[in-house]
Amino acid sequence: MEVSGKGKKSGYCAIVGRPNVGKSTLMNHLIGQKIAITSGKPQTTRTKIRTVYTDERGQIVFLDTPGIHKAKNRLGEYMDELALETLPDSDVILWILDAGQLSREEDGSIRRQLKLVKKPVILVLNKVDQLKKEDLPEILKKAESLFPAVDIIPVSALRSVNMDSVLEAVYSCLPEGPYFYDEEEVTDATMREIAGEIIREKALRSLQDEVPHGIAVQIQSMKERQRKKKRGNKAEDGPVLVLDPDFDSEQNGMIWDIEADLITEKESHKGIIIGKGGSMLKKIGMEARAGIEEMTGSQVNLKLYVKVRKDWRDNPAYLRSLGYSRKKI
Ligand SMILES: Nc1nc2c(ncn2[C@@H]2O[C@H](COP(=O)(O)OP(=O)(O)OP(=O)(O)O)[C@@H](O)[C@H]2O)c(=O)[nH]1
Ligand SMILES: [Mg+2]
Repeated sequence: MEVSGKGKKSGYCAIVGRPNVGKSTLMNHLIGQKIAITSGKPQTTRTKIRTVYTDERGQIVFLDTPGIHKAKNRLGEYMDELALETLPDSDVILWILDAGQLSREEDGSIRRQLKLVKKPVILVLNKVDQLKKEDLPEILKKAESLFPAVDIIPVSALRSVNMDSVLEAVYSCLPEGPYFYDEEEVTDATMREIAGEIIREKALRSLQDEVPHGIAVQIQSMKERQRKKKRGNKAEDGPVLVLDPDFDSEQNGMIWDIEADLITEKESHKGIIIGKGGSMLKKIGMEARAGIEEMTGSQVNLKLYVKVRKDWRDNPAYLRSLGYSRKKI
């Protein structure tokens, strides 16, 4: 691990903005790896997600945060608090805006918060792929009047357009200093946490209306074991045959057995999540399994159970047990 960081820059960079503007997509594309889940539904990110980017210039610790919104329940309040508390600890702040939806009124509360913390702010105007080219100068002018930022960068996070300009701008605001994390490190999130998030992402993307907002995932168990291989032919030098005909030699020969609860806040949502003949739960399970297999490089056995925790988003004990609280149980 680099400890001196001599001649290198390092620091913390918070990524904030309204829900659904593309914060998590941007962070994933900046670091070149999918860590944070994303979806077209607002309030996808519920916790602070820390990732680390290291190159020849230095090290940036990114903090992806929940979208700042008018909270309607305790979960929402917790999410807003988390997003705002990252600001004072950051060396530089990326304020992400949907370039096609700039609004002085809607963005007013974030603007006030950013003014209070007095940190350098870079405005990132995302989703420019959805704009007409000729509209960009007007939008840049509007953004300029929104906030005295050190830089304004139009990007398309989804298409990885202008990611280098964002990294360059972030580095220009960081001090020289020692690295905070090992150079190979990408995130401090555990596999268990990421697996739970992958399941939630697949549920969010498959379900409609108000059902996805009331979903939480709790991993009950996650254990790794060696996959059994059949011993070779009786002849000592025979090939080793694999017990399972579907064995994928690309995988690492390990199996993760995972049991997880999909938690919903209403009895009436349970049937929707399970679907006709179990079809919805099967779809979510298959997609989540593929996602977790990609992350772990191992085969995954995933068992999902649907449980009702009535109005959990307003229940402090449930929130604590799901990790949406500072107080550990
Ligand atoms: N067209 C387009 N869509 C984008 C772009 N960046 C993100 N999106 C889409 O916008 C939606 C929201 O993206 P997220 O990254 O989940 O947004 P977020 O700001 O993290 O949202 P919350 O976590 O809910 O606050 C997803 O459907 C993304 O695919 C972009 O550059 N162009
Ligand atoms: Mg997000």
